[in-house]
Amino acid sequence: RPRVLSGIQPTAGSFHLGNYLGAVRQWVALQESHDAFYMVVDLHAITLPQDPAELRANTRLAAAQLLAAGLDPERCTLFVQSHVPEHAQLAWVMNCLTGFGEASRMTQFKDKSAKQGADRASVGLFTYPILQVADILLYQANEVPVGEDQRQHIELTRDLAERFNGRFGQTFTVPKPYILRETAKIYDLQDPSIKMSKSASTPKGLINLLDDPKATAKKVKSAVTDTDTVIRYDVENKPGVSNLLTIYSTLTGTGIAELEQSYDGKGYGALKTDLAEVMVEFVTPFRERTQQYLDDPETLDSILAKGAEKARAVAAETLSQAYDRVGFLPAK
Ligand code: AQP
Repeated sequence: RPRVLSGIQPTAGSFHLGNYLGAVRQWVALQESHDAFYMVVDLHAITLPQDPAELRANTRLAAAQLLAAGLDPERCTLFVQSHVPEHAQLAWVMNCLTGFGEASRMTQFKDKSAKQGADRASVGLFTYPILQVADILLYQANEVPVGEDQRQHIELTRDLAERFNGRFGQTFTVPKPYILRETAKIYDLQDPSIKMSKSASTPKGLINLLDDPKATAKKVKSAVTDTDTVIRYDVENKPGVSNLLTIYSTLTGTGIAELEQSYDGKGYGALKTDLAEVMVEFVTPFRERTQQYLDDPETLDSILAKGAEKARAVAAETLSQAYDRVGFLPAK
């Protein structure tokens, strides 16, 4: 079976709809066909200032949400990044292989450091993509299911894998991004020109899956559309409506063309009311399942412990090969 690997940050508490539709939903599907490794990337989470107690709680919360979304520990390996020390170890090697200018071109770093201010942004934030390279290469992943915003980081991963292989001999699988066109980028409900994101979206534009379903319904009903009345998928001219159609279609499995047809002649109000209902039906059981996992932290921790053990077995083998190739003397 081909292998996939991906990760999600435990920073925000609740996952948002973009995280779910852009990434996590694909993770659930891929565990059926792939040897799947998924992790809560707590090392990445400290690239911005964090509260220790909150990080710990949010790490469990992220794992609980992944299970609630449908990850099955019998079908995939679910673990916490810091439980597998090989990530940080391989990241150092990758840091030494990356050009300073090359790392400076990462747009996510540029955006986030601009927000932080140059003196406040950490070196960790700068090397974030290189840690991500190590995450992926350690598992010899063939594919990496992510949203569009991660494409550049996967490109960097490919470049560094090829560079390492070229310089030291074939060691790493060169991975491909796995990005579904339809859900690659879910947009902010209030400003459909920007992606839905925990840092850039306003509360009204961001759907957090763990929020009160009533509040979520309200956000859907007040989503920004346009002054036209036709319900048609047209990203250029009707970005707000198109985003709602994407969300609706993905959550219900109804094709976009079919939705356009069934809403022919109906107004935006009807579409929003129905989508609000679809959303409530989705988030209500999701919240309940997440809570059930949180109520049983022992089971949750034991799932994560088993996951870390399985992950370490793979990661340790790759790391030891990479260490050998770069010329480190084996420890006796
Ligand atoms: N709007 C989105 N549409 C599609 N996919 C998205 N992803 C994030 N936003 C969208 C995908 O979610 C996965 C996890 O991303 P992350 O760990 O970077 O999560 P995050 O930091 O909470 O996501 P944000 O909101 O994007 O954070 P900020 O605001 O900090 O930039 C990834 O696969 C990502 O592509």
